[in-house]
Amino acid sequence: MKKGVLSLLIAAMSMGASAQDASFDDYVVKMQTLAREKGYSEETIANAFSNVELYESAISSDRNQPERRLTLDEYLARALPQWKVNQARSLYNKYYDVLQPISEEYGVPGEIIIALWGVESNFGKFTGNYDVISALTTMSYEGRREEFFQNQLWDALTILERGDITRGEMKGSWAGAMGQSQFMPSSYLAYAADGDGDGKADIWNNPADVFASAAKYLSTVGWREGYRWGRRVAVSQPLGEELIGIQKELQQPLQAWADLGVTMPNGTDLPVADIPAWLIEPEPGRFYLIYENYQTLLDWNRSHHFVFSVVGLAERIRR
Ligand SMILES: [Ca+2]
Repeated sequence: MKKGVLSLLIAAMSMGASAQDASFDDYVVKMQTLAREKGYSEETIANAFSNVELYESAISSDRNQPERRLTLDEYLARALPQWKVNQARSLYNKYYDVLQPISEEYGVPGEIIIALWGVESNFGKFTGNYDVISALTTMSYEGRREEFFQNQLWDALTILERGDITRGEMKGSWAGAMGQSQFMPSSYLAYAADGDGDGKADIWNNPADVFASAAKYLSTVGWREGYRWGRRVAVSQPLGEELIGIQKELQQPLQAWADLGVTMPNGTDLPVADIPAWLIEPEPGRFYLIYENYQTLLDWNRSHHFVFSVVGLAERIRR
């Protein structure tokens, strides 16, 4: 009896899977038609859409992103173990001569570049082994952010059509983030840069290109040379919730925050500086004043946990 129920269940499950596969196959055909309408060459379309796989694991990863369930301290303890800090310091020294000219050209500190590299791909070791076309087609088919992922798919086709990398080498994360800087295809097209002067921007294999691409991204979206990212602060009197957040209109000069009772964590006065800042409260009762550079990192990845990992690692390289 039990066995009968089980085999019925298995039959039902496999029917479900094949029905889904059939609908995915239809979706791939639809993408090919759209790609043709967008003017991609038949060669690119045939190359891109042969053997496209549905990645069930990508869909479940997307629905179970762990960040929401961890406090900031728990997250940072996991994201920045001591071995990673040690490695960041040692790689910063190893690549110092490569980093220096890139850092000067773009006005972004080498520590931030190395920290991004460490957080994004564990210094180039975990870049993802998914076929990017399959990953993007899967995420687009899944449907919650279809427009976003479909646009990334077209950008991926553009990269293939330009011949920057082959389909077989175009590997990335389950969400389609590529190479050691984990650039989505749109970021690759906008910011990939040649760091070693060989004429190619190889974010998959070449650390100098990874560094230059990361630096170009930050400098383009507004990194301000010579400024901090922000600082932890204390709030000495209750502040309205409407003052807290990262929206443009909530930016105020440091002095205005001081006048509202925002202090250093130990209660002393904020430094006197002519710098606009936002107040954020990533966890109840935990406040930070953040500057433009924090916003550029948030542009890279819209997660406060991500930004705190990057600046936390960068600060520990410097020490
Ligand atoms: Ca290069």
